[in-house]
Order: sequence, then structure tokens, then C-alpha cells
Amino acid sequence: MPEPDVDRETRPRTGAGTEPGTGPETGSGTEPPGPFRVRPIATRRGPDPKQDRAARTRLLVLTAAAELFTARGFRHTSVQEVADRVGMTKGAVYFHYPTKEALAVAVVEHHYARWPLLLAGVTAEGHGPLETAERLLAGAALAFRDDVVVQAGTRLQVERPQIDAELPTPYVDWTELLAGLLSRAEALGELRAGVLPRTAARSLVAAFFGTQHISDVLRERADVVERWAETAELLFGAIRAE
Ligand code: LUB
Repeated sequence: MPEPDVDRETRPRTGAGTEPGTGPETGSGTEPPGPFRVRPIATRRGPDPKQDRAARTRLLVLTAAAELFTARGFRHTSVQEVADRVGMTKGAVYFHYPTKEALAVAVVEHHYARWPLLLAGVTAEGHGPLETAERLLAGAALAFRDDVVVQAGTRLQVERPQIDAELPTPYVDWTELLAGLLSRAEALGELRAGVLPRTAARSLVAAFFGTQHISDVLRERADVVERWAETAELLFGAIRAE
């Protein structure tokens, strides 16, 4: 008999997933869909203090939910606990996120919205594609250690069978991003002969996921950066051309 969800008796669910305005504010909404297909959110036209305050409140609630989801998981986190953590009423939280599922979807979307920012930063450094892939994953390891929204999104993706909402498909965007970089590396002769870019990309994602998970279970990710660095040295050493 599955454990009761501490929050199942919440308000009757409105629309599946999340309400408009609860996902990450992402740029102009016209970005071409690429890896980490984060739902574009209606942009704000000009300074609107009321909307800015609402956006700040949403982020406050989302961060509190991320802290609780990371520590306790989806089932054992109640919307009342999220409200208490930010000093709001449950009703006020529901105004921004109509269900706990909507909160979970928003947290996972904010998790993925981190990566285009990381990608832009590393890309701006102007390294070759293989070096870019290596630095991207090293940057991700730092985020897994230090960013509670990244940590919460990861736990929620593992608990997705318990969450009655449509969550983004995990792992596929990182695989696509790395496969693209490794294909370019191959074209530039940066890859060892016989290394298949998409195969190597899948292996890197699997190794990264495993490394961060083990570090989480054993050390709450305190050593994830060091653990990934040693795994990355092995894997990139194996795929890099002599
Ligand atoms: C990454 C997680 C945790 C993959 O892409 C994803 O969905 C991921 C969350 O589900 O690790 C490794 C880069």
C-alpha cells in the first residue's frame, strides 16, 4: 500500500502541470527550442512593480519548496510547511502555485533553466568543443553541490513516478547538448578514432548522474566536485585524441 501523500487532500486540481507565470522567467520567449527546452514565459512589458513583487514572491516560495523537496522529497513535503517556511498562508502559496505538483514542476523547470545560463557562460570563454563539454560538466558539478534548486530538481526527477504531473524528460537534453559538442569535436579531430559522439555523450551523462547520486547518498554531495573531476579525467582521457 503506497504511503499516503501528506498533501493529497489539497485543493481540487486546476489545470495539469503549472499555471502560466510559474515557470522560470526565460528571456524573450522567442528563443529557438534547444537543449533544456524551458517553457517560455510571457514577458513583462516594462517595469511593473506589482508583477516584479509577484515574481519575487514566486521565487521565494519556489526556493523554500526546493529546500524541503531536497531534504524530504515530494511526498513528505506539505504546502503548509512551504508556507510556514516563507511566512505566508497556505492560500497565498496556492495563489502562485495551485497545487504541490505545480510547485514540483516549477522547481524542475528552474533546475533545467540553470543550464542554458551555464552554457552561455562557458561558450563565451571560447574553448574548443571538447574543452567546452568538459568545463560544462565541471560547472554542473559545482551547481549540484551548491544550488538547492538543482538538487531539488534532481530528487523530483527520481521521484517522478510519485508526482502526478508532466515533468520534463530527464537526461535527454544533456545528452543532446554533449552529443552536439562531441560531434563538433570529432569534426575537428579532437576525438580519439572510433569514439562515437552520441555514445560518448550517453556515457558522460550516465557517469555524471551516477557520480552525483553516490556523492549525494554518501556525502550529501559535499565531495561531488572532486568525485566528478576524477571521473571526468578518466572519461575525457579515454575519448580525447592523442
Ligand atoms: C542530470 C538530472 C541529474 C544528468 O539531465 C538530467 O535530467 C539530470 C536530473 O534528472 O543529472 C547528468 C548531466
